[in-house]
Amino acid sequence: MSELNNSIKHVASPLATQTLLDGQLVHPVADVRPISLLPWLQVVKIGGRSIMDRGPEAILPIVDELRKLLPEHRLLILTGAGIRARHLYTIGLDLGLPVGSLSPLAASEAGQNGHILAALLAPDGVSYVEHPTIASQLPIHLAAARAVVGSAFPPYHHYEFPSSRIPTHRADSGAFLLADALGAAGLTIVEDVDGVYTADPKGPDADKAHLISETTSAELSKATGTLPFDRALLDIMGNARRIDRVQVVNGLVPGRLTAALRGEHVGTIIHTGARRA
Ligand code: GWN
Ligand code: ATP
Repeated sequence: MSELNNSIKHVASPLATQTLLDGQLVHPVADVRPISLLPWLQVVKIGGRSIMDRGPEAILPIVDELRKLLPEHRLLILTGAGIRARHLYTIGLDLGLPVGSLSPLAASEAGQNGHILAALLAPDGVSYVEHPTIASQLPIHLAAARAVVGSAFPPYHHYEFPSSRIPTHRADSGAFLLADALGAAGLTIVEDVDGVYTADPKGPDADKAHLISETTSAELSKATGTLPFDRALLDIMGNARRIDRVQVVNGLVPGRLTAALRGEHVGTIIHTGARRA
């Protein structure tokens, strides 16, 4: 009887007894390419500061473009946090709030931008979906509608890394992490510039800045200058599993997003560390 109990309790697993830090033991078990959960999904990150904060002048043409894309693509549209989050960082930092307190506050601004965008796309059947819905009920929502809108900010909350006073994983990182985890068909990052430049095209060295048409996350990591997205994204792209390229496009130029989703090269293409299937 006791022997029977023992055999029932014993669950054979190659990872049961070893440390998970031993690469030689873990590698054969863990080095399996993850399946694509939503291989037909296109993820589009809309800039908070670069698009949403500009109001109707920038938002309405993008809404129009997204609406026209619905018959062609199934979309997860994710919004960034923009200027309200930056104001919030200033106040929070003055008060000495830890980064893990600032992170959810900034995230809520990304959510607000998502609610605004979703309201404008509501007549086309598009709604804002909450983080828990994105995590576990996206397929059913995308079976009912061609697109949904969500917050691009990852819900790291108090788990944000304490190494920086400003959350290191913001909307661009969140959008990529999600696209990679879902095994989406692609990620397009919509900004107010034509792509990634050698220097900020609106900064003091604008006259020397030139557009980088195609690059890799490893190449961009070598430069220390500013970028139009979170620096943490470079590391994340370097370790990507499924999304092998990202395109950064100018959302202020009508047609660029549409062209990018059709596979055309209209901005900066950044190759990640992921292997193509
Ligand atoms: O509130 O706009 O989701 O989708 O990171 O957490 O700070 O929350 O702390 O489902 O869970 O403000 O309330 O807010 O933006 O994140 O949401 O309206 O627990 O739908 O309640 O992971 O939207 O919100 O800010 O995304 O990015 O209720 Mo908001 Mo955000 Mo709504 Mo969400 Mo956070 Mo939830 Mo959440 Mo919180
Ligand atoms: P969020 O969604 O987090 O609110 P965003 O993505 O809309 O933000 P920013 O974070 O402001 O917008 O990034 C876009 C800006 O980055 C551009 O307007 C540009 O001036 C600036 N920028 C800085 N460095 C570069 C660079 N190397 N190449 C291109 N743009 C750059």
